Amino acid sequence: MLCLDLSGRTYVVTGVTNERSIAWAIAEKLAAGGANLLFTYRLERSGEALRKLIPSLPGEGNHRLFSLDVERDEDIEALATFVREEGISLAGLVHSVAFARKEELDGAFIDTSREGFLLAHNVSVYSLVALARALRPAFRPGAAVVTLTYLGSERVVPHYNVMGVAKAALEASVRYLAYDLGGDGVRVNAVSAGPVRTLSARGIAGFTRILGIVEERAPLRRNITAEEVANAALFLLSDWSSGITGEVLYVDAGYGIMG
Ligand code: N5H
Repeated sequence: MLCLDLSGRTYVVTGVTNERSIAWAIAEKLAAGGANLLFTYRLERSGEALRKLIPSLPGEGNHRLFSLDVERDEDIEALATFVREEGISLAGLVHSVAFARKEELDGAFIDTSREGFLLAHNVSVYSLVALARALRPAFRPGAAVVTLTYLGSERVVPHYNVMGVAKAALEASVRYLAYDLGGDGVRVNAVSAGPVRTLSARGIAGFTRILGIVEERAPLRRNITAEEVANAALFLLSDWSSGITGEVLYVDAGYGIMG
């Protein structure tokens, strides 16, 4: 029987804010495969949520928490030091963080401020580069990095605005990082997820409308679930995808192929 055994492997998982987070769905799958998880969180509220959620995972005692703000180099360095001092060899990284100010998403792209542009790119894109570099010495050969992206990187999706530009930079970063880390035997890929109702999507103008459009137009005539995104992420984080790097894998019910 085919199986996916991740026992003894450790993955860093960023971006869990609550049980609806895509990163949490990925964490559940990794833990089900037997992996040990090192969760990073920024807001104390997310740390609290994680403390409540972790006991529901298999291998409860093997998972740890680390407070990390991706905007702070010292936090990223502290994570790398912690991993080194604990002698952890990493099987991978789940990068699931992004941020754009409400003003940038509510208005028109042309009105993006310099500050808002830089903030979105700093949190949503540079964080991947900085984490990959800091954790590089800890990655074992065969390790895998997965980030989350969205179709707004290549098409104009009203209101996605500066996030679309940041996701385009994120996808390009995936390719350049795949090249840089390929020599270490480390792979870097992205999952392009269809819309999923998470905390990050809450209160966003037009989100519910977009869910309806996907349901109507996508080949599968429905939206996707966080679990489906997690299944694809698990594939990319495991040896099942050992020949794949620098790719964007779409988990969007086929929406992206439609004209
Ligand atoms: C076309 C759309 C809908 C319009 C645009 C949505 C953009 C969403 C992404 C960013 C990351 C959301 C964001 O930064 C919201 C913040 O301004 C306010 N929210 C927060 O601070 C909450 C509390 C925390 C948890 O959020 C973050 N990010 O820290 C895109 C949708 C169809 C698909 C989608 C929602 C894509 C995506 O990139 O998430």
